Amino acid sequence: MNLADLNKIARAMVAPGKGVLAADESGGTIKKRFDAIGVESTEDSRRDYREMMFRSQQAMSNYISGVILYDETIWQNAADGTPLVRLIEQAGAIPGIKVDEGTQALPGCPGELVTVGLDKLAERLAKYYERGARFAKWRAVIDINQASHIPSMTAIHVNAHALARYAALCQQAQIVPIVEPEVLMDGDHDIDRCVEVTTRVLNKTFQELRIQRVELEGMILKPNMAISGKKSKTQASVAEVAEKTVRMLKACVPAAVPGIAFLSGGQSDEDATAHLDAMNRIGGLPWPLTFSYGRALQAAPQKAWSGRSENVAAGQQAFTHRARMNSLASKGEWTAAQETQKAA
Ligand code: 5MM
Repeated sequence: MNLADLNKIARAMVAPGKGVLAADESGGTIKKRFDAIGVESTEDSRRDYREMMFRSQQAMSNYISGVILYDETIWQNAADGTPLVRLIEQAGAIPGIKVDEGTQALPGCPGELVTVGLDKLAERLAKYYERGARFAKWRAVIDINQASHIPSMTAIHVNAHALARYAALCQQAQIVPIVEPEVLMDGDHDIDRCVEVTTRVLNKTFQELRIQRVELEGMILKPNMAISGKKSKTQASVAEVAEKTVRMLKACVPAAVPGIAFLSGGQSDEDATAHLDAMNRIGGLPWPLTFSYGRALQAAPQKAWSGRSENVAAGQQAFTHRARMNSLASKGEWTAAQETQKAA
């Protein structure tokens, strides 16, 4: 492993004003997104949609540092025959790849999941590297359900162990691992319960990363923010989310980590931007804080595009706008008023 090179890629992924586009929806998830806009999910429609984003020159060159791809996408070519990975590289961004293979029920822990995909991962990583991937992503999913006493320590432990196994294999393959332990915001818990669970998850994850000799300088952390559950009666303010998230991360994430790129987790587009902005306004942090959003970057362009070739420009404009808003937020320079200004 060449740690200096891994660190260089990791720092480029969180370069000032830039963040990562999570376009790694699996077949089932992209179908759900397309169903919502009345588009049939086919190999071609998925390609057309993603090609539209990757050809958004403004967004890709100025605000997007890297793109997380799904296995199908990394092998796909644009309509003119150019590999989609080349489009990303030509725009100056870094191609990445989701390498987990989804979740399975965790035996002995009703209602809990473990992320799978370690089998033959070393071989798959070698092929992805050859194709151009320089970073990867693995997402662990931790639910909070107060009535069922979820999450269990077992779920936290096995998921952290798998994340660390994955990260070690990535570094060995000269690929930067994005380590994504996601605590879901689906429940009725308040923000303090989210902080409590996320703290346990992050502490366990870093413990496993150390045990498995993962070099922290050669990875990126992709966490959830400290946030109220969607069904909670009390919704924390933007200032509270920012303050509690920063405090939690400072307590759990070593300064050696080159950067933190948040998931959006089902927040509205503008909430995800406002929260990131408020955190960056606090300042004085040991790592850059940026975005690695899926839904909060793509909901608007998906709607604007709606599967019609005549809407490609509108889709690109919507994507560029969200990417620019989040770029501003990653520098603590976003204001709500900018939401209504045209993309520069
Ligand atoms: C883009 O969605 C990713 C893939 O999800 P599935 O494997 O469930 O299809 C997802 O991992 C995503 O990268 C992260 O959750 C961040 O996306 P959000 O929408 O939470 O910002």
